[in-house]
Amino acid sequence: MTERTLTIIKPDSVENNNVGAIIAHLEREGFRIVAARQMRLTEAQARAFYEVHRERPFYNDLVAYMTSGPVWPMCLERENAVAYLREVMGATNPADAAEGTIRALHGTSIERNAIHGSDSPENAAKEIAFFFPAAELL
Ligand code: FUP
Repeated sequence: MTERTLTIIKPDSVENNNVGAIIAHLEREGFRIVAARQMRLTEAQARAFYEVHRERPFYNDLVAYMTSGPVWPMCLERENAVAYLREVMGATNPADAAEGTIRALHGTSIERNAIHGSDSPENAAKEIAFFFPAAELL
């Protein structure tokens, strides 16, 4: 089934000039870009986006990191997009990520792990709406 998911190219990827390589990787894997933009998250936006993690010890650092530089949220479309992006992205910690995955190729730590990917279709729908009005999903 054709499905949509949300990725965020994180500040480490922008800083290391890996945006183009990551977009090329995603396109090569069959994802179509439905919406994309470069932006800087406000602290309030980062706190809201990662609300599910608010009780976790890494929450404040994660918010500080995600607001430290520009990011690229993108809505992607593909057959089985949510699960397939998780595969292409690799494990949270780049040290544990399978060879050839985006996090193995471009991530440098569990925090600076190159990209975000929605973890379920329900969260994908919420996260897409968080960043993009319907009129920008093309
Ligand atoms: P993932 O779905 O793979 O992005 O992982 P999680 O939803 O568990 O975590 C979200 C983000 O929190 C990660 F991308 C990076 C950050 N994180 C840490 O900084 N430290 C941790 O121990 C776990 C996650």
